[in-house]
Amino acid sequence: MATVNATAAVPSLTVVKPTTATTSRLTASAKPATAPIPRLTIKSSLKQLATAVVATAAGAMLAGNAMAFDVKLGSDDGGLVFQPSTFTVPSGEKIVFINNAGFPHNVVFDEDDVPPGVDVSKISMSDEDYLNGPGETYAVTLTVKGTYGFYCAPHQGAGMAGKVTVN
Ligand SMILES: [Cu+2]
Repeated sequence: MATVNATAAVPSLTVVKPTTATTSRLTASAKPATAPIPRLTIKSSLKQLATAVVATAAGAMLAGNAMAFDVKLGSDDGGLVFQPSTFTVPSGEKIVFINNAGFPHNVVFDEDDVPPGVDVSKISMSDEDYLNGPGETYAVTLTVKGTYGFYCAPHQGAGMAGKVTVN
C-alpha cells in the first residue's frame, strides 16, 4: 500500500515541489532509500511517454496518408480550381475536399460523367449546399471503379472542375 501511494504521488511532487523539500521530508521520516526509486521511475516513464508520442504521431501520419486523399478547393493564390484537379485513388479510399480559398465552393458529380450505375445524388453535395468557411470539408468515398467528373456549382462557369479515377 505504501509503495502504491508513493509511486502515484511522484509526478505531482516532482513537478510542483523542489527536490530539497522532498528530500528533507523523506530524510526526516527516515526513508532515504525511497528517494532514488521515484527518480528512476520518472525517468523511465518520461522516456516511455516520449517514445509513445513519437510512435503515435508517426502512426497518425501514416494512417492519414493511407486512408484519405486531400483536394484543396481553391488554390493558395485564390484560383478557382480543384487542386489537384485530376487524380487517382484506390477504390474505397476517402477523398476529402478542403475549403482553401475563393469560397464558397461545393462538390457536384456530373451525372453524365460517372461509371454506369453510380447515383450522383449519393456522392454529391446539394447544388445549394456550400462550404463557406476556411477549412470546411466534404468527404466522399467512391467504390465503383472508373472515372468521375465533378465540378463546383458556383464556379463551373469559371472552369472549376476535376476528374478522379477510381481503380
Ligand atoms: Cu468553387
